[in-house]
Amino acid sequence: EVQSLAAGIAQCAQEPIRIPGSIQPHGFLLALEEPSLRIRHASSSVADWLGLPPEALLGRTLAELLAPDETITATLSGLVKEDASVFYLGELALRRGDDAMGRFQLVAHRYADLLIAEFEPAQDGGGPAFSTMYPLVSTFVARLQHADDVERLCQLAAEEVQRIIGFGRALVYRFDRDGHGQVLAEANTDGYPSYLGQHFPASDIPAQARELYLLNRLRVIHDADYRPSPLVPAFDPATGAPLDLSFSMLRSVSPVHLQYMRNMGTLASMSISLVVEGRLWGLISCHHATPHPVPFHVRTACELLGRIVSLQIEAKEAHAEADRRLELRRLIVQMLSAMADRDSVAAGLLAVQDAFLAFGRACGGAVVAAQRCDLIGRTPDAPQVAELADWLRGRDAREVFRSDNVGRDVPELPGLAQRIGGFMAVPISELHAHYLIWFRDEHVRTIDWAGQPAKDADADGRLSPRASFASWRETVGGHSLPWDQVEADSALELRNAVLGIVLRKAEELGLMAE
Ligand code: BLA
Repeated sequence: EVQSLAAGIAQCAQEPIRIPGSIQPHGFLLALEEPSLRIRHASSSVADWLGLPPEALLGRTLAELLAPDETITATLSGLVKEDASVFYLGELALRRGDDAMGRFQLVAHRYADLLIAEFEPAQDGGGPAFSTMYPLVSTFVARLQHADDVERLCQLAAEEVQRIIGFGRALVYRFDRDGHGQVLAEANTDGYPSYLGQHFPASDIPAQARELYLLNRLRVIHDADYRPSPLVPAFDPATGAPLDLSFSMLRSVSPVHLQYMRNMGTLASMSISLVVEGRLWGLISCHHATPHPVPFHVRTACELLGRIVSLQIEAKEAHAEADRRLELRRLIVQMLSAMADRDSVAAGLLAVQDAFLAFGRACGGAVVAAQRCDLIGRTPDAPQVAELADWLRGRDAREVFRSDNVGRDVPELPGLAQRIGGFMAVPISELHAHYLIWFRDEHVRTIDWAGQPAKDADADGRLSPRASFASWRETVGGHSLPWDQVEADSALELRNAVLGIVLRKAEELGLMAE
């Protein structure tokens, strides 16, 4: 079963979402050659909006088609000279001959040697007016500065985005180290069930989608019940390549994901990437029960908002990390001065046990030297610690060893897992098996999943999206709280300082004389 699940997940990650061969039909798309502005691909939906079959457009220029409207071709020709990659060209009234074709918003971007022009019907009264966007965003930025922590920041973001786009629900979703997501903040209107605090498994958003969402930071699905509008031709006759829609607004999305949305009871969605230090940190995800357009200026405001929130999260996290480093350095100084005043490393650390434990946020610790093993706080018993030191001897003597699951990482010593959840050890001698070790208790976590995380794979190993979002509680044991990089770095710092002290004491004793 595990194997077919893995196969199913691999298959999800294979779906070519950048080249789906079709678009969402609430607008139309033309892929143009430069500089001629000849049409290379057109979406079938031009028939709905311009009353022409897509084949009739191919090889012709926009000017021929849409004459006598000069503005659009003038604007697009202007673009050919620029080297920007995305252009908003505003609202245009399209005409064909004497016939008015309606007003459209035109967005164009350049990708893989083509100018991809996307037309969406202009909406009246869809969301707040353009003129209110700037004050909305600037008020939001001012409020953000007062947020004390990341949770508060995310709450403000959820509320603001919900207010701007008028969807039923906006939530902020954060990925953990394993790619699973948790809902950190939420703004709901009546009738939308809450997902606050719930976890969603990593496989709900496959790897290639996450990769794309790093590049292209905003997506709208207008109506999950849509019928995809195929591109004509599907493959470029010259190169045989499919048209790459990575940056297209109208890109047709994965049918598996559309089914997921219907299962969730949402027909419209918009999601904004939160990118922190170049990683996809999370998403602001908005849902509405019925189809719901999002006008271009609202999308742009939300994208900007997403970038601002991302930067603020980055700043808050960097700040918290710097605070923690400083705190650990203070504890190192305290331990070192205790050691310097005493005969041995162990005697020094035993004199400042609280500092030693606080350094590792630990329930217990051990100072392992040749002849003795001193224990502090709650630890495995002395023979177990000695066995652990033996086990550590087989590893690289210059590295910090961290485990947040001893049952998994040290299967040779099964007794350990009955006493502790995890440990961090740092060698303090180049020659001998001397270690400082911190222990952490097992930390049993309860995880509220939205629906069962293990998915059913059908006979072909194909995964289907979850059908149930009913909350389900899982209890995960065997782990301690994880050891982070700041802790590992600081442990190395402590070790280097301890080596220095040991050396100096040896000199003082005259052991280094000859
Ligand atoms: C995409 N899945 C997504 C997206 C989200 C989720 C947010 C991005 C789509 C977008 O930006 O609009 C999942 N949506 C969620 C989650 C919440 C939510 C977790 O609202 C929580 C509240 N999905 C599956 C399975 C497969 C799968 C089994 O569950 C594969 C077989 C695929 N999901 C899948 C694919 C995409 C996706 C392929 C990419 C859609 C695209 O951009 O084309």
